[in-house]
Parts: sequence; C-alpha cells; structure tokens
Amino acid sequence: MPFALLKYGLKREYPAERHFPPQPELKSTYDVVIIGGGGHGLAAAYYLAKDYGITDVAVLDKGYLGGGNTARNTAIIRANYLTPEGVRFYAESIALFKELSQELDFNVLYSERGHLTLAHTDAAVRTSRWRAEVNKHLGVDSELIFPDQIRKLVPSLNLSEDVRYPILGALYHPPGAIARHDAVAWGYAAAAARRGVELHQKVEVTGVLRANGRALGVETTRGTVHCGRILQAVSGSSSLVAAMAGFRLPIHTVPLQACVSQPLKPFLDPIVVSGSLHTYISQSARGELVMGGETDPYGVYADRSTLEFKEGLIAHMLELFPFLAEIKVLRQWAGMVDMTPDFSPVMGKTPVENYYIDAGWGTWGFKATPVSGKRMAETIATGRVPELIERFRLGRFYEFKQIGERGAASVGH
Ligand code: PYC
Repeated sequence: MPFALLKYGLKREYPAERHFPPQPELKSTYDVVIIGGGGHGLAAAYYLAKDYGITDVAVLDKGYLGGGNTARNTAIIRANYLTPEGVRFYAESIALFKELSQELDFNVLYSERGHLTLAHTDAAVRTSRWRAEVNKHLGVDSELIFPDQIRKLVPSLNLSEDVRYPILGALYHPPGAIARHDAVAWGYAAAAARRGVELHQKVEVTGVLRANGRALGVETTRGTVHCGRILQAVSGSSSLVAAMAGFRLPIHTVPLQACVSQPLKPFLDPIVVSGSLHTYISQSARGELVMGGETDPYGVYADRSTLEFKEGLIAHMLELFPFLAEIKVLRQWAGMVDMTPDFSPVMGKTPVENYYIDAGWGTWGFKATPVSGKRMAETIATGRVPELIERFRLGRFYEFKQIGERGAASVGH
C-alpha cells in the first residue's frame, strides 16, 4: 500500500488541498448568473473573471459540476468540419485546448492522436475531399488518404475488399485529439473559483424573472436571485429552460449512447469514425476502447442504456476490428443531445434582453468548451457578439441562413 495512502487514512483530517472552496450561501443578487455548471458554463465563468474582471458571478447547477453531458460525452476534439463557420470556430477551440492544462494549472490529459473519418462509398469520398479542401483553405490540417496510408496509421483495421462496406479512403485530420472531459470541467471550475466566481451545486432554476422583455433574475430551489445578465448553458434541457425564459428554440432532444471496453494494451492511436457503419472508436489513456454510434431514433428525456444499441454497435465495430470479438464491455451510458435542424449550435443573444444562450450542441459540445466559453464571456461582458460566433445566432432560423453541418457529423441522426 502506498505510504501516503496509509498516512492520509490514519489522519483525522484529510490534509490534501481542496480543488474548490466550500459552497457559500446563495446571495440574492449577482452581476451574472450562469444556468448550468457543465464545461461550457464553467468556461464562460472563468473567462468572464479572467478576461473581463467580472467576478460577481454565480454558476448554478441542479446536480453536480460537470455531471450532465460533460460527463457523458466521448471526449473527441477536432476541427475537420464542412462549413467555413464550423472550421474556424473549432480551429480556435483546438488552439485553446492545446494550452489548457497550462492555462488552468490542471492536467486535462490533452492527447493529439489524429482523426480518421472512413469513406465506404464514392459519395463519402467526395464529401471527404470537400471537407479536406475547406479545411486546408482555412489553415486546418486535413487530407484525403487511401487504404495504403490508412494501413500505416491503423494496422489493425480490416481493410479487406471482401466485406459489406470496403474502405475506399478516409479524411485524415492530424490535429484530432482527446482529453479528459471531467478534468476540463474541474479545471475551469477551480480556476474560476480562485478568481472569485461562486459555484452552487444542487440549485435548480425553476423560473426566469422578466419584465418589459428583459431578464431580471431567476427563481431557484434556494430562493430568488436577481442579476444583471443571465447565460443559459444547459445542454440536454435547452428547450425546457428557454421556455421558462419565454422563447422557443428549434431543438429536439434525443439520447446518444456510448460504452467502454475493458482496458487493452495500446494498439489504436488515431480516433476512427465510420459514417456508413454508424460507429466511432478511440483508445483512452487507460487503454479502454471508447465506442459510440448513432443517436436513438426517438425524442425522450431519458439517459438510460439499451441492449439494442449495444448489439448494433458491437456488430458494426467487429466489421472494422474483427479481433475484438472476445473483448468485454465494461460500462455503457447515454447523454442527451440537443439537435438543431442544421446541426450547428445556437450562441449569442436571445429575444429576451440580457439573456444569453449557448445551446444546440448536438453531438459536438465537448470539443467547443474553451471557445464557446471564451466567446460567450466576450458577448456577455461587452454586449457585442464576436464575429466568430455571430453566424450561429438564433435568428438564422427565421432568416433561412442555416449553417448545414450534417456532413461533418461523426454519427448518424
Ligand atoms: O463530433 O467527433 C464527434 C463526435 C463523436 C461522437 C459524437 N460526436
């Protein structure tokens, strides 16, 4: 047994430093209230404090910090999107992720692996080429590669032509990475708290106070809180919370399931995605295979796991990696994803003055954590929406100016 463990075990008090200060009493007034203590809400709180000196901020979460979709995603980071808006946005996120452990003084286990989107049809090869061209044009490293190059990157992949969906090529994106998702939330939370932000767990928002089209505060399970500005960052319940604020979002919410295997010796460096087989896989630092597939085909607010999903996923996974047949699945879970009609998020102002929104992340919210936090903080602090996120405004749905990102989705919807 390690000596330190024995020493701590026998002490009356736990001597290690706490990451977060004890939760204070909820005040009746703040400058900014953030609804949602997931990665996005915590990142916005951190950048409000760090970049703008706004520290009279309360982050409210109905559960625990980082316990919603932040804890339920599969931690993939990439910028190989299809639209210029998506590519630029995620390129900034990657730049922030690379420095995040230093920035927060907290190891988020950022690990650059490369990302492969397999193309099994001529149409998928065309889309890969298109994405590669858009990416390169905007300075993001992506290229179309063919089976000989794929074999070098993933020797264990079944590249046989004698299968249901032979692999014709792939979009290769060297900056693709993974990070430890809960460390990202904890790192932002701890760094925000060090700057004076208050973190309130188990405080549920039950209503939004409004008058003359302005947000004035929130009703919570711990009482009424007045504030100057509100940010809603509640992935999985976005439509429900927006309804409390009095406006509708073009979002439907569906479960997205995933699972991990028992740990294996490292054999898979890149992240591998197959659109035709509706599956993706990466190997974590612990050796577990992190695997997922398409969203469930019905709208339901239930983060349960199903056998049907596991059976379908594993059948597809074995077409790519037949030697995994004897491997055991250790854990399975689901998150709730808020899908917009164009597969792009909604960020910025809302019809309610002083009420800001960060929603509609579908299946790619984790990888946006630093950039959405930074740019939403800028929007709230200055009252101006930065150019990088302006096109993601809610109003695009009324103006018929959608940002179609379906072609860059890793999983089927
Ligand atoms: O965007 O890479 C992604 C992804 C994989 C699974 C869900 N989203």
